[in-house]
Amino acid sequence: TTLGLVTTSLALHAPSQVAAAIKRYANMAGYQVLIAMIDENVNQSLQDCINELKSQLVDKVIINAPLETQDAEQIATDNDDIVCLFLDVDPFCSVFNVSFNPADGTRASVKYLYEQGHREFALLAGPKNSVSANLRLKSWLDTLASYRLRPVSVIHGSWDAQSGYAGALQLLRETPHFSALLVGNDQMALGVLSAFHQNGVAVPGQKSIIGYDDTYESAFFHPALTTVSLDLDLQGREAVERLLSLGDGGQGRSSSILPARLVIRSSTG
Ligand code: IPT
Repeated sequence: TTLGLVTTSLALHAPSQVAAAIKRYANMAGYQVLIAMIDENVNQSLQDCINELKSQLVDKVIINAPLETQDAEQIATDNDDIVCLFLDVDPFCSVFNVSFNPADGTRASVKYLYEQGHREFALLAGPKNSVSANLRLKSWLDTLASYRLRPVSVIHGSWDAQSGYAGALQLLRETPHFSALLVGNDQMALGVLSAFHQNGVAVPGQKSIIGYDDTYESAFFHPALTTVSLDLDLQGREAVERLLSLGDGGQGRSSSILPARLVIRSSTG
């Protein structure tokens, strides 16, 4: 009657929204959720977190932390006494997962901006150690290449607003000649909006911005953010349902890939 959740920092909007959904749907099904948050500052490992949950007799664990395919497979093998379901892995890898299509929303973003007449793109991707950040970046680059375009610059942030703010200042300083900026998530886009505003850069007049996630706050940024919408609530629900419908021996595992779609608001033109 208890599910486990090992999660990356809940200070980030997307994982915290997913955790809330997991708890809600589990509770509705009569299950409790024990949460173990990976604290990188104290050098606590994913396995430490799983062990913490195992010691509470949890035998089904949702893992929302960025993992390369090899690492996810290793975790699954090392913990075959329980069921592990992964939320932040390459959707096409072999481990049991519920994740988002990493390409449909990114492709739609580039296509939309291209059709609006944009040719000079800057990319502010998520951290290099995140699979999802890399998949989104790759899809932006591939789509731009299909239009025979290369970005004016590619930089990386660390998902939070502060890094988006710093990244935007760096772009304005080093390669200011872009008209469109694709950002790896909405929190970084929030920082970008703040930096542009402080420097008198009009959005979308001078620069169009597209984020990624569409967390609850994104429609309330100024201007309201055009972004790739992930149904994080649905991801939480699917994860819970897929775990709870497994047989006693954990048989019946099937992964699913959820769509991501572009939501056009006011930060693009
Ligand atoms: C991913 C979010 O898109 C990003 O904003 C950040 O919060 C990250 O998680 C944290 O790891 S969503 C993930 C399920 C791919």
